Amino acid sequence: MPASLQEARIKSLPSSAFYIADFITPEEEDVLLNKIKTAPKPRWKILTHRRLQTWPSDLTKNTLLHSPLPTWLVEPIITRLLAYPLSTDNPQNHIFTKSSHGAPNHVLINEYQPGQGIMPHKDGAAYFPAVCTVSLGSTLALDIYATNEDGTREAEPRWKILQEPRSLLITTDDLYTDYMHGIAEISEDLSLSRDTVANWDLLGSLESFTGGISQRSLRTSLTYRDVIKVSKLGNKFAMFGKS
Ligand SMILES: O=C(O)CCC(=O)C(=O)O
Repeated sequence: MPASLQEARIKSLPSSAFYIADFITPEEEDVLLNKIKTAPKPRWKILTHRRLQTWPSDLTKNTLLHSPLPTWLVEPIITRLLAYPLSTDNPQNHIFTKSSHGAPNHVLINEYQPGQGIMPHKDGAAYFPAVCTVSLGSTLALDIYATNEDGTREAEPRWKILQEPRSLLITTDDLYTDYMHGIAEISEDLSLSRDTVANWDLLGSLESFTGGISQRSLRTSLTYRDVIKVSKLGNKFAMFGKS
């Protein structure tokens, strides 16, 4: 494990992205996959191109109704995340030090079959601008797109970040605010090399990708963020626009 996030920085990307292979163990991955699989069925939202669980709940008008995350989403991921110093100069500062709640309070769980993906998008202003994604089950590539002056995106991605099972990817700063990310709807990621994959030197299983191809299987991601506006139960009516 790196001594600080600086050792995990993806240097070829605009500031800032960090990649840590083997952030969780295979045993921890199994426990998480089992919790996700055994969650009550109504937890799943079925979308055309993936399915999704939202913990603790969906946002309403960019606001989260206060509720703690279940322990299995806190341990080990959040605890480990907050233990990583941003740099060794200030060992007490972690990636959520400057966020409203000092820790993520919201998790999206996305599940992608081979051939499924997510349209390029930005994550928007509801969240503190840091996203921590833990991948389970399969490798796939996240595409990063630059935007034009008018806010539209460039046709082709500028960079690819390969996300291996059990890895952690953090995107923050300009990469969060100024660039879009998406996952192509393909069954295999092609043309993988040091020239095309931004985090090539940080990969845990580099030998698996030297042929340039990675077949996808079922991939689940846990996306941790801090929602800025949180409403306590007493303010529930205000949140829904009533007095
Ligand atoms: O599954 C992923 O890695 C990406 C998810 C994503 O882009 C999002 O939740 O906004």
